[in-house]
Amino acid sequence: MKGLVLKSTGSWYEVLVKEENKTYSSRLAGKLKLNKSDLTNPIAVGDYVQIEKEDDRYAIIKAIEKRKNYIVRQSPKNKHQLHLIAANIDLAILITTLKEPGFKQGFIDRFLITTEPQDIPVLIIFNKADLYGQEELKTFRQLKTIYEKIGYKVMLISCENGEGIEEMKKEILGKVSLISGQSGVGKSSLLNSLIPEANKKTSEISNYSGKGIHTTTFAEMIIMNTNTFIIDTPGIKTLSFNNLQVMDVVHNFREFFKYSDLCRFGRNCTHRDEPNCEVKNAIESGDIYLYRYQNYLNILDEIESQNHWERKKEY
Ligand SMILES: Nc1nc2c(ncn2[C@@H]2O[C@H](COP(=O)(O)OP(=O)(O)OP(=O)(O)O)[C@@H](O)[C@H]2O)c(=O)[nH]1
Ligand SMILES: [Mg+2]
Ligand SMILES: [Zn+2]
Repeated sequence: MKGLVLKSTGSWYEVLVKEENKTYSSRLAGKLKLNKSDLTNPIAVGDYVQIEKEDDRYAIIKAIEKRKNYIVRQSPKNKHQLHLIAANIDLAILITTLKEPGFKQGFIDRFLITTEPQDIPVLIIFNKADLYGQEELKTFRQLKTIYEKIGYKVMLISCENGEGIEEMKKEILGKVSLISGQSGVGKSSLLNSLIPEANKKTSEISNYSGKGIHTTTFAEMIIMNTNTFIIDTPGIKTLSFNNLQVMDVVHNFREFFKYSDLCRFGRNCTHRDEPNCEVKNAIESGDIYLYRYQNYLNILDEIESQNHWERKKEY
C-alpha cells in the first residue's frame, strides 16, 4: 500500500494513505535502516513509501519510491553528513524579512544553491510588511528587481494584517510547497494564516538578540486540501556548505552559468581573475547584478578556506 510521509520524529514516521484519508505510525523495515549513503536520515517528509499494515494504527515501511527531487542540508550534528529535509517538492518558499530579525545579506543566494541543482522553482517572500518604513520598502523593491530578473518570483506579505496572503495562496494551490527560512521570520505564522486548522506554535522573538528561538523543531507536512500540501521546517541558523566544492557554486548561479560557455575557460571559469570572462563583462554592462556577484564571491571564499582547513587536518 502506498503512503506519503507527513512527519518524521526520529525512528517513527507518520504516513498518510490518501485513499483511506488516514495516517499510520510507521517504522522502517530493518533492511532500510542500513543505508550506506552520507545521509543522516533515509526517509524524509514528502517521500512516497510502500507500507505494510500491522493493525489500524501501525505499519512497517517496506520500500521508498524514487524521488522526483529533494533538498539536503549539512547535518547540524555531523558536518560530514547530509540531512534530507524534504522530498518531491513542487515549490520551495523562502521566507525572509527586512525587520525582526534583520536581513542577512547573502542568505537568499545561499538558499538558492540548495534548490538550483534540483531545478526546484522558488518563491521568495518578504514577510512582516506591516513593520516596513520607506527605507525597507525601497530595499524590498531593489531585491525584487534583482531576483525577478533571474526568474524567481518575489512577494511582499504580512501575516499580521493579511497583506498579500490571498495572492500568495494562488501560488501554492495544487502543489507540495516547502516553507523555509531563518528562525523567527514567520514560517509558522504564515501556515496559520493559510490553514487556520494547522494551529502551529509560534513564538515571540527574544528581545535582546532579535533572533528567533526555534519554535519548530522538525519538518512536518500539513494538508491544506486534497492536493495542496505545505511543509513547515525548523528555522535555519546558518546554511553551511561543507558538502560543496567551488564548482558546485559556480554552476548553480543560474544567470552566470548562461554566460559560462562564452568565457575563455568555459565551464571551468570561476569568473574571478580569469582573462576573457564573459560574466565579468556582463557585470560591467549591468546585465548581471553586482549584488549577486558579491554574494557569490563570499560563498566561494568560504568554501575555499573551509576546504583548506579540511586538507590541513588530514596530514
Ligand atoms: N509584525 C509582524 N510580526 C509577525 C509577522 N509574522 C510573524 N510575526 C511574529 O514573528 C514571531 C515569529 O514567528 P514564527 O511564525 O514563530 O516564526 P518561525 O519562522 O516559525 O520561527 P521558527 O519556528 O523558530 O523557525 C512571532 O512573534 C510572530 O507573531 C508579521 O507579518 N508582522
Ligand atoms: Mg516555526
Ligand atoms: Zn567567467
